[in-house]
Amino acid sequence: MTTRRNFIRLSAFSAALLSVSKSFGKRNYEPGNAAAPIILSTWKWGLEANEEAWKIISRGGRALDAVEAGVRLTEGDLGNVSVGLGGNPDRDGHVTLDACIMDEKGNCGSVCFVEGIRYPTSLARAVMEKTPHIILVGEGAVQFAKENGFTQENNGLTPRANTAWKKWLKKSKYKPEVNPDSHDTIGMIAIDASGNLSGACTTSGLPFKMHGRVGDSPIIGAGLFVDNEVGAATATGNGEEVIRTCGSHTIVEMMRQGHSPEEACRIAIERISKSPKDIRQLQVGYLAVNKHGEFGAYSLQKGFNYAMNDDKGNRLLDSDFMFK
Ligand code: SD4
Repeated sequence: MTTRRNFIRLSAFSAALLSVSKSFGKRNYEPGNAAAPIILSTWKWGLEANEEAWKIISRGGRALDAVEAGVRLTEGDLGNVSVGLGGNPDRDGHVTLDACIMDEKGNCGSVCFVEGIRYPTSLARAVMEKTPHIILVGEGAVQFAKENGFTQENNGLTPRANTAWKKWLKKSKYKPEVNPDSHDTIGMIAIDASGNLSGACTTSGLPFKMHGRVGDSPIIGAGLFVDNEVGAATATGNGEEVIRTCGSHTIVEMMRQGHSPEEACRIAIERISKSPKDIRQLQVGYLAVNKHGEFGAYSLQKGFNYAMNDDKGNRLLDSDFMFK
């Protein structure tokens, strides 16, 4: 049991950590003050998604609405290889989508392994708002989608995805790659003008995965976690390693202990380095923001970047990384 003296000692320790913690994203941080609006999202596709989200947040809208609108832009873009209906298929030629969303009150919703739904994050939001559950998968999620005004599209693979699949079938060898071109999953986290946080994460998953495989992106605490008192984090890359270490939840807990967002992301990446699997050829990128608007990222490998939008504009930033 924590005695009062221990509690005071722990609080002093946390305060000391807080005062020495460094931040990558310095935005005139003043302790105790809620941050001005900010939107962060993974990879270069995040730039245009951020702009869409900024339209909402800059007019005083809710972070939840902003992240949904932002990632919908990416989901609707059939040129993206890792998000939405234009994404790479699984090894059987099916595009199966995973997405989740979480708001400032701890409400969350998720859909996994859904086919033919253009905006899976909106479906995840419907699960959050209209059901007593958090996760719906596969056929059940599609059934719920149809009952709630979503249409299932059956247009097959895009020509690009079809060519990529046919090429893959020649060897049929599943191998997660470091190559940034195969990682486009969008995780978006935001703070609105009221100081409230929300996040969303959406993907078609790793290319040529087994049929039925679900990654980290729709798993609350793995691909995304939001705690309005502390901050938010999201992940991209090899989902198995993120799930194994509860990546986004770990980052938020590290920030709660006083680590800066970048340090928290680095600690979560270091946990992955203890994986029982060979991770030298894998990529994982983490992105985090704390309640005060400090932000940061860290990845296993070189090449992870993220988009940051605040009142000074929208820009693409490079993450620091472990394997130098
Ligand atoms: C997954 N984390 O399904 C996703 C893949 C990803 O960019 O992030 N790709 O494991």
